[in-house]
Amino acid sequence: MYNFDEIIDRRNTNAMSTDGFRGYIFGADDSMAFPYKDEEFIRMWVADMDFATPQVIIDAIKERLDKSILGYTRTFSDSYYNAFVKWCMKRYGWSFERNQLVMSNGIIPALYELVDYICKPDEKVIFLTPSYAYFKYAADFNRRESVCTDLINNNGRYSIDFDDFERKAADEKTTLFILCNPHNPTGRVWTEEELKRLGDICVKNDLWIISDEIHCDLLRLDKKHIPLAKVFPEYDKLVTCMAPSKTFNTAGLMLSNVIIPDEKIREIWLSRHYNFDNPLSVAGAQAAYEKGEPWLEELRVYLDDNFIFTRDYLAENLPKAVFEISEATYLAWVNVSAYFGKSENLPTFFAYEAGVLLEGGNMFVQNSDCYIRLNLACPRSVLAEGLKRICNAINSKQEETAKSDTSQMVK
Ligand code: LCS
Repeated sequence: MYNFDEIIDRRNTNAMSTDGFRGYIFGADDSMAFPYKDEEFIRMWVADMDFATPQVIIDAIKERLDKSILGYTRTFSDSYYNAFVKWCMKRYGWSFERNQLVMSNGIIPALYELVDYICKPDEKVIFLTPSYAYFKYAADFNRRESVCTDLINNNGRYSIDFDDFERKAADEKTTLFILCNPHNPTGRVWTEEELKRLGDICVKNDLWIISDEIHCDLLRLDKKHIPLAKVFPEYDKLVTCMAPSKTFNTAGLMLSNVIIPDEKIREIWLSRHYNFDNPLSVAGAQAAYEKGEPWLEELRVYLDDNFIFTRDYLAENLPKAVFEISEATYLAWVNVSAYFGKSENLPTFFAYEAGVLLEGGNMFVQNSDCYIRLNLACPRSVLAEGLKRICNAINSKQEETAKSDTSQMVK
């Protein structure tokens, strides 16, 4: 039994969650002031968890520390690969050869590099919107044009507009598709049929694909992850990104897996990359894949319950919000368009009026107006307080609007 109800003080650890929100959410510096002290905020924004990293990982790092020397390190032995590939085989029935695995100190840096390696300067990158904004930033940074294809939203249930995707993929200048599988922020777990249709369009149009599968272990209990590379085992223009970081709350260890079947791109990666690994991160990641499964399975139960709690709380207290439990991730994607106009800056509203830090609206590129994204990977008591504050702030705003409407009518 793990204690996911424990409240852990993250202050004074240089955590993005506690100390980085002014810059990340508001593009502001330390002078930005709120009616709340920093420690009074309920933090439901950046995608890491307020749960303790599993003890098996901490212990493995301590063991590595006890070996006294932290010199230049590379994953020479097979043990890390063996642990990770066993994890993939057991959980997704998928494996890959050892030489295809390269390490990156994050999937974001991998995206930034791969866009440069794959796309010529006049070529374009396509992705599904709403989107994790770094897909666009990776294109922007490399001065490649982004092409967005909006997901279809049917009362909170998202699906792919295959006609639009196919039309845009057919542009010969569009050469790379970045897929988020499963999808941040909508939480969709793409079905085999959807993956097949997407992949077929890419193969037909000779597109490269980066399948970002960083959220693939964080599925609701009744869902199963399908790596795109499992559906297209022969297609070499397909790079898969996975990581222990979201799964086990180790984002600060900066270790991600990038599986590159294509020899040429892999060679560019290896020749341009500073190819050393952090010994503590490798020890932690290996332990995660070897010994972290019982923790993950309990975490999933707790997260499922947090989603149910959220659904029930919103239904009761914010009946016009549209919300479907995400199939994957610990992120809830909530439509609050019944309460806000498109021009409302939602993160600002909730920071000032509710004391809740969250992401929303145009932070997800496009097709995301009037949505808020709530990180539910926190103790239930924190979640309850966050939801209460969110609902109270909206309901007070509604009352104010109703009052001013009535006074207008009286005049
Ligand atoms: N890819 C996706 C789809 C993500 O959601 C994230 C983190 C990353 C990559 C970052 O990978 P890293 O570089 O850490 O390996 N998502 C976050 C989010 O939505 N808010 O904060 C982080």
